[in-house]
Amino acid sequence: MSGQGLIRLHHVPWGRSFRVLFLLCEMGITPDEIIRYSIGDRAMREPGLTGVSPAGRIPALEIDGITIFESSAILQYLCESRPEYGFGRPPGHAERVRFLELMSFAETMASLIEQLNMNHLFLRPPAKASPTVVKLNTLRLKGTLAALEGMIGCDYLLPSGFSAADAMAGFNLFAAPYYVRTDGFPKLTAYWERLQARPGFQAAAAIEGPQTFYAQEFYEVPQDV
Ligand SMILES: N[C@@H](CCC(=O)N[C@@H](CS)C(=O)NCC(=O)O)C(=O)O
Repeated sequence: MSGQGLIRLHHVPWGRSFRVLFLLCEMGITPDEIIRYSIGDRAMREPGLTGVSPAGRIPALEIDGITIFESSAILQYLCESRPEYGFGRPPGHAERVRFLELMSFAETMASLIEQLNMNHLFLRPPAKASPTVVKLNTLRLKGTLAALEGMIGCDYLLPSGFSAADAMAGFNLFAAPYYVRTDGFPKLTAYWERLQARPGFQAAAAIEGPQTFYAQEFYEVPQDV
């Protein structure tokens, strides 16, 4: 396998970069260095990050003498450069198309979570969250969870077993229950428990420590819409 040189992850704890940490841990790889940021940090707009991720977003990964940004691209690179773990589904594989769909669909979900984070957590007076937008995005997020629920036929998202698509989903399933009650999604709930029980998830979660991003257990949709 490849994997020469220093591995440095640009990271926000329990942000999308958790996906990278999770897959690396599944491969038994611990980054040599994790540079931690907080959302809103000036450091996210400075060259230490923008030099490796031009829009100043995490994750970015320095590995094998190259740098990569975008979580899905990073995960696909890790799968391709380290095929011995079997976490990708290469061209010609029977699950290839569903794998590609799931890798992108995770970002459809995450963009809704990001909008809800913005409205519930980050807007400060005089800026005001829009109850209508919160309601719509919550419903849309619920719709994506229902879609995922319908796709789970086996232990993981793909019938042949754990893949990078599950690492993509891991961040979403950590964050989505702060906005959508998941008791109506029994398969998803059991799947999330299976993901959390994996040694790679537990190793990544131990590196993360307790989440401090969400101050409440659940964020209700405002009732005045
Ligand atoms: N599609 C990108 C999204 C990256 C992204 O937006 N990350 C968020 C954290 S989860 C971020 O860096 N936000 C900082 C900002 O918006 O300033 C990916 O999957 O890597």
